[in-house]
Amino acid sequence: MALKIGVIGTGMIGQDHIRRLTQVLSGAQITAVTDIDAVRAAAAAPAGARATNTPQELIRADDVEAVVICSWGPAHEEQLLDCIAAGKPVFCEKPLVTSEQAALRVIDAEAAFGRRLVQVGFMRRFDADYRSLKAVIDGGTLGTPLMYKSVHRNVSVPAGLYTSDMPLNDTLVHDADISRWLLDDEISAVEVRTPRRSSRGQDLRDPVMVMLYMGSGAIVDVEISVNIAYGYDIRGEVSCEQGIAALPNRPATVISDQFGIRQAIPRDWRDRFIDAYDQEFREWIIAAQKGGATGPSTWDGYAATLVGDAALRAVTSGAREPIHMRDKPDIYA
Ligand code: NAD
Ligand code: ISE
Repeated sequence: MALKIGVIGTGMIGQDHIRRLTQVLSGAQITAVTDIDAVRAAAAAPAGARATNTPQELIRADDVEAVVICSWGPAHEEQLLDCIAAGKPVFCEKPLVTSEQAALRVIDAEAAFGRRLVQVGFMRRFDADYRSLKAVIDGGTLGTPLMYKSVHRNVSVPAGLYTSDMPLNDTLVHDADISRWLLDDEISAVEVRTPRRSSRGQDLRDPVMVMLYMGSGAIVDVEISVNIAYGYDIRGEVSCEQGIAALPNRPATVISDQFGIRQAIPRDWRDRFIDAYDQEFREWIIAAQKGGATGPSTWDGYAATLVGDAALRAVTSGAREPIHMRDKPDIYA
């Protein structure tokens, strides 16, 4: 039986996930959608799905067995808590929430429920290149990882909607999560440096350089540029005691023409991570059909939220800002 899914938020990524759930993957059926923009929701509803007036109506509907949240970050907490109260598996796009207190409320609710219901949209963990990189690190042939470099460049971000805090509390969450996952370690402190601003950046704090200090002593340096014009460029390289391992450039197609020999660069995340999003939903559908979740958890969303909060403190203080995590509830063991 196909998993009956309701989608909250039918903007850019909501529409892309509706496409993959209806046209690419099997085992799923979208029965309801909703958005604060009712016209957008109605336009995005696939055949056989209705638009509900509110997220609460969608979450409680009998023909919705699992929920996909693609609304804006500040709306996630309430929608997650409603899903947990209804006992329904929920895939939530990143960021999990936008403050530590909100993350703790979601953790408490899920822990009280007694098992995982929430999966967070850290799709890099499902990307074949990142999985190969992790397999090399875990294989141990290169020795202990000492440093990791993460480059996260966006062509542009929506003017007016994307604020100066968001490189640090929205975009950085991907780099924070993948660093924790690749190095199998927690982030203990964060430092931020701000070079001169890009004149393309609509007066945003852009770019930013972030240092993540891992519990083991390894250091991660992250470049975030959100208006870099030339492409969506995601890079990663780990330096270990006996060698380095890096993500390949994507896509690997080589073009030769009158401008020379070059590789095409993706325009945005939809293009670069298309297979990763497919795989994250493949694995989510299987877990949700069993009433649960897999992969990145509320705990991982909480860890990334703490990094965003610390980065915002660090950009103001100029200091290395420590991170203190609460004890991990058993359901995330
Ligand atoms: P968007 O602005 O294109 O779409 C968001 C939609 O949510 C809009 O249609 C908006 O009207 C709706 N919405 C906002 N608040 C709502 C609420 N309370 N109830 C119902 N609908 C509401 O934004 P987007 O780019 O699609 O991003 C959506 C989410 O996905 C964000 O959290 C973003 O960080 C995340 N995202 C993740 C990735 C990724 O690579 N994993 C990529 C892009 C966006
Ligand atoms: C966006 O919300 C995403 O999640 C993308 O993956 C990321 O690269 C981009 O910077 C964010 O704005």
